[in-house]
Amino acid sequence: MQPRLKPLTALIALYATQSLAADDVSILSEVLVTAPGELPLDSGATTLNRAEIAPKRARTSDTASLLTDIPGVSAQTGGGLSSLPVIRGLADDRLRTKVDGMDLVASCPNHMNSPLSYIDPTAVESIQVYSGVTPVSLGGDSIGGSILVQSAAPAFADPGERLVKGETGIFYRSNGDSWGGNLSGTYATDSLSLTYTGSYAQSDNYKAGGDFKDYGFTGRPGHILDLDEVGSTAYEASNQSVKFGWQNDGNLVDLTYGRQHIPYENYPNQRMDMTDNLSDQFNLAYTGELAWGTLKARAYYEHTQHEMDFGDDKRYWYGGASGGSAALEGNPCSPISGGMTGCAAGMPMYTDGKNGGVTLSAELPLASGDLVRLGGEYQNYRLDDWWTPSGANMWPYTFWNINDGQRDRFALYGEWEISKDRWTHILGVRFENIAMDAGQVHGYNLDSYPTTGTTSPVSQTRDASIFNTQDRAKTDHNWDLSWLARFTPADTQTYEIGLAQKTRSPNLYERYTWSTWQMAAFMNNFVGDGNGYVGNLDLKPEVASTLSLTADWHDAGQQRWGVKLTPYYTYVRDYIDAVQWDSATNAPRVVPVVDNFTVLKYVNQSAYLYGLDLAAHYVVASGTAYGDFRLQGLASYTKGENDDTDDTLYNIMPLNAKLILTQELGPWRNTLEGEFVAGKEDVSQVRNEMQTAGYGLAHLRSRYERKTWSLEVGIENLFDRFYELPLGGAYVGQGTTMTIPPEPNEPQWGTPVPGPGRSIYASLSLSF
Ligand SMILES: [Cu+2]
Repeated sequence: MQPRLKPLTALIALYATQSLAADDVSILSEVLVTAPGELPLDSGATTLNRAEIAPKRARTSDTASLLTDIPGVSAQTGGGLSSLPVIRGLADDRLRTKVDGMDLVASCPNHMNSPLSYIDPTAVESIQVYSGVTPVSLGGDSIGGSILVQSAAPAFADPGERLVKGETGIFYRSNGDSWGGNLSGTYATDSLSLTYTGSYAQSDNYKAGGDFKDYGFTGRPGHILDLDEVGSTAYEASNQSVKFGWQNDGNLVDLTYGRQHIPYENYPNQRMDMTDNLSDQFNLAYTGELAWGTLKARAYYEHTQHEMDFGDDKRYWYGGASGGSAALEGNPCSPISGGMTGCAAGMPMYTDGKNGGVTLSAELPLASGDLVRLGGEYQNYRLDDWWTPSGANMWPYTFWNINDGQRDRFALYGEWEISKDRWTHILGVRFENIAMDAGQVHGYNLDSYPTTGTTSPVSQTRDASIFNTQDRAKTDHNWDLSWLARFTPADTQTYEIGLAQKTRSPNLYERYTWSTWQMAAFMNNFVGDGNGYVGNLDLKPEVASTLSLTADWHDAGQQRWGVKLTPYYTYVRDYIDAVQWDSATNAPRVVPVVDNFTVLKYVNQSAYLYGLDLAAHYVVASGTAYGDFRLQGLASYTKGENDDTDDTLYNIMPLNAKLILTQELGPWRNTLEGEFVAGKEDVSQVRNEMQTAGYGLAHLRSRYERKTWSLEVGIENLFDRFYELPLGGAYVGQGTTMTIPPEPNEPQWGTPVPGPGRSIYASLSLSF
């Protein structure tokens, strides 16, 4: 989607410690000239540069999965292109995710089009992850970490020269028969630059390392899946962008237009699939090095048109005329008609999101050597979510899930960076005004917006009436405070302390979805647990207080060895959790549903999370006949509890570790990776979260890198081990997924989504 620099950049960084040929050096200086202005405060972040990302592009088309080698970061399963990042137990909207400075929003009741799904891994130039306390200039409307993804800045030629360059790559992955490629090209003078970037990826369903179900039917006559085939994991996507850049005398302007099209992306843990997603993005940015400091300005607009229905592996025909919910296969029926005995053709769902924003920030160096950062941000977001009638209970009118949803953010922040002796402090305060509203709604049963009435199918009139007669305009005034201090008593050790208060307002789906009807609620779910969720107009913003400490010990050159230990604790007031909800009484369920799917309503409770991240590296041997050997280890432990109910929070990654042995020999880089995950025993009872067993995986990777080309080959899950994804949620990837059908029909509660079995992959990348 975005332009990129030569992979030679990657090569240079990869072998930075080795001597460089003279012509390499000139290209290195070109890269430095065109690099974007340094992001502030990146010392507190884990940064993945192009060299670190390049090898991973061979094995994934999901940008969020690039982050999972960072301690404390894991991925909640979504579609093949859009897992949701989880940092220290906080996921999705609880994190601030910016792609090229844009605050993208998932415009989907399942958060299928997550912010990171809008950029292909081949277009990513760098990713910065702030796992702990985030400076206020990089946070806002979030209570966890921040993820900043950048595509390549525009490249320019040396004075009087012309620059023509490009890159292309292809990949293949055996599990899922997945393939794709990317292409980019730049033409530039010393002041103008034009870059095209494109990528394409597609995959069939992947297979687990063994059978995980005893049925193959999908609800579609004649369409049977293998017992080890994970239904609804196929996808196809294309990303394209054109970036125009202009630079002159310390001023840089760039304008990018990007278009993403996903014809289909299926979800093994959602009852629906993405059947089309079209996103247009306009991003205009200015960076100026002025006499008094640095000024940055940005304006962006993003429009998402999102469609859902049942993908190939899920039943399409519903209603009595198709055989009813007991039938293992829904037979095509006609005419499309309402009622229990009627006939329904799928369940179309549409979402339209319009997201515009303006950001302005200034960095002012002070005479004392300190730095002051001031900024303002405005975001205007509009969302419509409607489901057109398809028959049976979904008849005869359009169901409005969210009608004219509005969420506008206005933020101001100030930050002061103080460096004195061996201490660096960053103090910040941020204010956000978040104004939200939504229009009146109705269910499938009416074509007007009810304000009275109780008798109607599946409570649609009652629920809509209650919603329509309440005040829906909400304004939150949110204050964030953060203090980060770094103490470097010697060149072999650094200590950091971070203390923060951070606030997140509910998203539109949490506040404004209204129907307690099981079927409708099933369609509103961000977490992949198979349950249904109902919004709550009374929700307050979540406020988190976090203390994070880091000790970093290493050799003086920071090359041979290092150990980094980060314990943390977060208390969240008004944490948005959920309680089981009884649609019949429109009240919390008196007798909880156990070991089955259920409907829940979002409520404010309180929660605390704590844990420990560990990262270590050690050069085992260098300069041997077999090259250099380096050992890297990561481990994370997280615990999350609801302080009101003593229940475990949902989707907390169990204790996990990675051990990575790398050999570097000339152009070769070979890696043996062990991944170890403990069993998930503590689970969320209110959501009937499933336990998963512990497992260990081995991955083998090899990279051969030359100046103008590179080859990456590897085997994921070398021993074809079967395992369940701890953050994979409930398997509802095939069958009569719109409801909980009577047995022996499927899907039933109790099957976690398994991880992929063995996959052999290869990618080839060329630059010119
Ligand atoms: Cu969706």
